[in-house]
Amino acid sequence: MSDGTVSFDLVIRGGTVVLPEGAAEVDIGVRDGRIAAIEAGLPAARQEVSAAGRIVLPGGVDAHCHMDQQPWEGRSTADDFQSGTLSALCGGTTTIIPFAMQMRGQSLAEVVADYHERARPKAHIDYTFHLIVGDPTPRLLEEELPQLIAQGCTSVKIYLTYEGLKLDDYEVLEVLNVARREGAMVMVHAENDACIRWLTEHFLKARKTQLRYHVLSRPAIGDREATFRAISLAEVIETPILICHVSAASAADEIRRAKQRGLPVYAETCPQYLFLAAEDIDTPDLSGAMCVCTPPPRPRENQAEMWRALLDGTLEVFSSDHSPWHYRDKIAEGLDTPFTRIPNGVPGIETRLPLLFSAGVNGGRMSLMQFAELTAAAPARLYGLYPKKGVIAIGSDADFAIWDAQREVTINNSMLHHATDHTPYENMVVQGWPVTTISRGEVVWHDGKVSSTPGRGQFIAADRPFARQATLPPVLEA
Ligand code: DUC
Ligand code: ZN
Repeated sequence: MSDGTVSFDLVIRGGTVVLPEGAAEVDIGVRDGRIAAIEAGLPAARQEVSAAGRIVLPGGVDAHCHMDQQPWEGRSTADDFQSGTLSALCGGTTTIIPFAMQMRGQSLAEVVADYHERARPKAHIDYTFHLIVGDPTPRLLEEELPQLIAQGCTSVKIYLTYEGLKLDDYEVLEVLNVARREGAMVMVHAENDACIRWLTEHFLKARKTQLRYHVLSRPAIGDREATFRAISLAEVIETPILICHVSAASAADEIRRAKQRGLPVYAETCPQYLFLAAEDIDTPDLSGAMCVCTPPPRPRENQAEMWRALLDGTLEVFSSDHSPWHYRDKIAEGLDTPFTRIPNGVPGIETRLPLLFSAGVNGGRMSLMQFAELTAAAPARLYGLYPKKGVIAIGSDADFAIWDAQREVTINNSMLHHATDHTPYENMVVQGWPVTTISRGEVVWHDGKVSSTPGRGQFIAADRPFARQATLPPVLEA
């Protein structure tokens, strides 16, 4: 299969290439940053990359990662667009979707303009932005949001918890209504806010401040309720939604049930819910703070249920939720740091793909096609980037990760390229690692060496993932 012309800038030769229809022993010809041919025996090109004995996968699309976000109580996450995208590409990811975050009182258009300035000179790989709506004023809903969606930021994230960000149900309906009209995706952070606040207050009053109360103050039942509520509100408006970072079997059950009823409900999980557990937070020292994130990892036996949900199609996206605080900032208040004072989030943009490849593909749980779907094609499709991103096909951007499926690696922080001082996956052994990453036809990572420059990454204006709805939600037609 080729586009008819014969000369190539780059040929990736002799690999097992993971195409949507299956894996095949073919070469890939690249011209002008795009895939121009996929067939065996392509002629020599200006640049050749041997993939003999290797697996060629679409470059990863990480649809949930936090870069250069606003500080929390004077503390900032470690990665800006430079270190964060470097870490991403060294882990086989070629596209990211971080968050332009509007808090109460801010103009989202100004936030997005500022975020472009932060990303443009620094990003190594391509990106688009999700829009976090924290203040759905009439002006935001009627002017800013439609304009930003038209400019290529076609997904909106909303929170059901967190001061300064959380929306009430009325506001959620308002956002869903605009998203329906504009054909945008709405992604939801679904935890029950009142439950978290009530439990937290009671634990603090009883001086129960240790790490384990981070998990106990955010029970899975709260996620189940918030997930069900978000699904219900989207059902009223008749518009799709995606539930972010599903952590618990009970929330996954609600999503499965909604899908069985034919609702356009999508969902994501992250490495921390397959590879970390509540027990990793409940440590006698403060090291468990490295695993503190929201929603929290659940008791270890929950991991099997998350795998089941990932493999049976309940969860279609696997993202990192990379949110890299320095450990020193996590435990800034010393040994007595109460759980409420630990910033939430774990780093994971570079380890996302190797962890899943090792336990999923090499562990015999999933095929290479499923891996490509979860880590690249599905997020690209759901966020309006497909087929430019997320797939190896003629005309798509030439974004690849070439994997040595046998390579055994013991993860430690010193080998990673993020700017934070720890990884929660320290000393985990994985089999399979991306040894070469190619972004728009440029080799940016090969055999342990980076050959990329900050600022080469481009903003991608995403398409609308869904058709625009000219009519009112059907519930209003009664
Ligand atoms: N949870 C989130 O939802 N985002 C960033 C970090 C975290 O723990
Ligand atoms: Zn997040």
